[in-house]
Amino acid sequence: MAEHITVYGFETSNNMKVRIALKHKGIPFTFETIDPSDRSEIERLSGQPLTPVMVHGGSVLFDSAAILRYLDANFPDTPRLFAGSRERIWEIEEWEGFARAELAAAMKMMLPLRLAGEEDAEVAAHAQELFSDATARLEDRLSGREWLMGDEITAADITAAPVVFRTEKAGFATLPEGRDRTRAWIDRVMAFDV
Ligand SMILES: N[C@@H](CCC(=O)N[C@@H](CS)C(=O)NCC(=O)O)C(=O)O
Repeated sequence: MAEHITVYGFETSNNMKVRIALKHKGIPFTFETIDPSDRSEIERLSGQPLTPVMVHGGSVLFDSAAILRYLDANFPDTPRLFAGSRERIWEIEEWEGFARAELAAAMKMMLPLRLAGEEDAEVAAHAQELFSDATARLEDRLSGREWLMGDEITAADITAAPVVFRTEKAGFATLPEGRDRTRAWIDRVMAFDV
């Protein structure tokens, strides 16, 4: 697979996720930052407006989860994001689902308000409550483990950590006091995105 990889996107959790996967795998790539208010290039390339979009030779992909699977399937000599028994892969997929639903719920509630330039204390309080509950599950899971699946980083961590990182960074919700394992884990995962 000698063709160069280009990823088009901007500073969001799904874009961070793809960059972390590429860095972890040691695959060279270029990140092209797009202007979020102009999706014309993204639409021309992929026929839809969301990022990340990845171009590899003649292949164009969109959707961060699809991109992670493409990288695992086409760069088999690099560290695996989905590996092991069927049960283990199903469990990784469960964490992906959790990250995209429960963990991302606060961000999904707050983002439309932010884009509209509005504030709503009730929505913000609800978002914080959901984020506190979801991250409690992470804190519990990371007891005695470096990564969500044990000893090595997988697609579970690469999907979940950027969501928590981005939710805090954007000021949508904050990790409650005492989520020390979760904080250390975010640092471990996000260290790939340098
Ligand atoms: N399922 C897609 C979701 C992509 C998505 O929602 N991308 C966001 C950035 S993370 C986007 O482009 N949003 C459009 C917007 O903000 O207008 C993925 O995982 O890549």
